[in-house]
This record gives sequence, structure tokens and C-alpha cells, in this order.
Amino acid sequence: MKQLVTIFILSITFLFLRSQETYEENIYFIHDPNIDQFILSATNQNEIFSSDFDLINANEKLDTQLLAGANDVGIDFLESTVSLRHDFNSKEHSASAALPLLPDAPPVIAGTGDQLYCPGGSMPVAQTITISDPDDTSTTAVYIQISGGYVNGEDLLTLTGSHPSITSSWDAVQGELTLQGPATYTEFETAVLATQYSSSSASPSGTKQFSITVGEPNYLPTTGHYYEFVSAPGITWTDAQTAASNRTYFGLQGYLATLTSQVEADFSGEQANGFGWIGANDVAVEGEWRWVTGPEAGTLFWNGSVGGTEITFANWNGGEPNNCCGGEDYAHIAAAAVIRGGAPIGAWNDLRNTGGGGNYASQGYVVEYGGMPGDPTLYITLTTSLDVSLCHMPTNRRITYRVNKN
Ligand SMILES: [Ca+2]
Ligand SMILES: [Ca+2]
Ligand SMILES: [Ca+2]
Repeated sequence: MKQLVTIFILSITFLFLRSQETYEENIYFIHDPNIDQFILSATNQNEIFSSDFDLINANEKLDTQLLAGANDVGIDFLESTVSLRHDFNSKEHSASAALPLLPDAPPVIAGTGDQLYCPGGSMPVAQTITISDPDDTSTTAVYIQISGGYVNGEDLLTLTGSHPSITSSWDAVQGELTLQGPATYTEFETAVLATQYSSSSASPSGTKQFSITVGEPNYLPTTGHYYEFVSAPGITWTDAQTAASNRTYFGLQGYLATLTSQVEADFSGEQANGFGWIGANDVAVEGEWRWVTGPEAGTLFWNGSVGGTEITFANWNGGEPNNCCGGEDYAHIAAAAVIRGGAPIGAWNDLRNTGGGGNYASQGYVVEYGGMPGDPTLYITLTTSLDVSLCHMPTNRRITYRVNKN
């Protein structure tokens, strides 16, 4: 018996104007896992039509078969919208809707790696690995971080062998090896299996934990979140807040970035590459700077003006937040050209909602994804470990040999 199809995306209702008559039409996208096809069907009072098609990409024109009724049905799939037109008995009806197509499905990584490491040697970080992805065969990078037990200056990850599509770079501060593509998932699987852990210590100890993450350039393993700068010259903070909340990534709900650590602030600062609104303001009470978006909404992180009190984490530019020029209540990542007072690239300034001029003209906003209620669970990180303690012979261990004599 054929497995029942599952309603995969959504159902939408189009409203058609037919002469003077108005009627509703329900359209369903249904995913049939047996044939890996998407079936579009629709019904109304008078006509029934259905169509099935292979979803190859999100930009194709598809013709459908009209099962009952009149002469033509056409469906255009554009990049991010679906428009439907059909012509029944020479009466034209059309509709379009901002209908998101299939979201980009996240990759899933799985594997094993729970081994022993002996001093002086090297061991692969994983024994098996598979990366699967329903709608992609390649990605830009894989990150392997020594996420537990890392000793800077002793521990090292090395990519061995020849991998023409992949270059590796070691960050000793983060304890992270980046395998940089783009390359196919298969090539990355091979490279991960060829990545070796070693320690320069004569007597390493403890357990080394490795986080192997299928990533894109905008993924920060430290937080497990994604960050994206969206260019939108002239956009206000309030419009940026709305725009950010309308974005999703791998099904994760977007929000104006909430930067609660230096690592996160630096990462977003590099991404913004200049001006970018972030999810903080002191609109409610002057000088009470709060994250007002994302999982941290409502969190007070700074109290006061220039030289105020850091409650959690803040990353103000030198001489900020100064509530300048009749009042500035919205936070943004400042352009590199105006960073001063020893502040890091990506430091923040307070500004009015509409932005300012020159280096303070609004250029866009930084969206963060991750940590929101209802977000799907992603399986993009594989954790493995090496136990480096069992290789040491306990000094007080007594070993008894029994010899049998005949
Ligand atoms: Ca955050
Ligand atoms: Ca203010
Ligand atoms: Ca300011």
C-alpha cells in the first residue's frame, strides 16, 4: 500500500474574481516521499485540476493538467513567489501571492569517534562521518573545533593527505581548524576523516572533545547561531527590525542581532563591514540600553551614557553612547572609519532612527538566527572525543603474573 503523502509546505487560499462572482480556491502543495515529487492540487466549485512536478530548483515554469473544466492552467514558479494563472472558458483569472517556496533544507551530519590517544602519536578526530542534505550536494566550509579540553600551544588539528578543493587553516586561539571549500559533501567527509589530532605535550591528559560543524561563512560555532548582514541603504532602525523578523534561515526565525559576547560582536562586526543596525535601543528609558529583539529581548546590558555601567556585555565605540544631537536611541555597528578610543572594529554607536550622514548613513542591518522559541532543531554539528588519559600506566599499579609449572 502506498504510503500516505504528507502535506509538506502549506495550504493557501487564493481569491479569484470571476466576472462579478467571487469564490475561493484552495491550493495545496503535497510532498509524496515515495516518488519524491511535489503535487499541486486545487479545487473550486466548478473545476478540479492537479499537477505533479519535480522540484529541481526554485525557478521554473510548470504546466499543469486541467482535469475538469476548461482550457488552460499555468503556474509560474519564480524565485520566491508563486503566481498562478488560469483561463477557464476564455475568462481570465489570475492571482499571485508572496508564497515562500521550500526553505533551504539544512544539512545533517552524523558519525562516530570515541577513541584513545597516546602521547607522541596522532589520531583522526572521527572514525565515520556522513553529511546528508536533501537539496544540496556541496557547502562552503566545515569547522572542526577542539571544543572541550583544549590546550593552546599543545593541541593541534592537521588536515593530512591531498584535498584539491579544500584548504585548511588553524586558529590557535579558538582551537579551530577551518576546512575551506567550496567542495562537495563527499570531499568534506573525506577531509574530516583525514583530519588528525596531535599534542606536543609529552604527557597530555584528559578528554579532548571535537565539534565538527557543517557551516557557511556566517555560522559562529561558539553560539551556534547564524549572522547575516543585509544591505539596505537608508533603512531606519524600526524598519530594519521588521525586515529582520521577516527573514528565516534553515527555518530559524530571524531578528536584529543581539551581541552578548566579544566573539559574537567581533564576528558580526566583520560581517557588517561598515554600518549595520543591531537589536538594541534605549527608547523606553533614556540611558537604559536593552536588547529588544531575539531571545534576549528585555535584557538590560548598559546603564547610562558615555562611561556608564556595563551590566552584561557592551561594545561601544570610544565616546559612545553619547545621546548626541537632540537624542540618539538606536544602536548600530559603526563604520571602521569612525572607530576610536581603542575600540574594536565592529564597535557600536547610538544614533537616531533614521541614521545620519557620511559614515553614519544607514547601510543595512545585521540579522541573527538561532535560539528563538519554535526554531527547528538543526543537526549540523557532530561531537566526537579522544580520551588521552587511559594511555598512562598508573605509577602504583602492580601487575601479577602467575606462572604455572607442570
Ligand atoms: Ca546573539
Ligand atoms: Ca538615547
Ligand atoms: Ca552617538
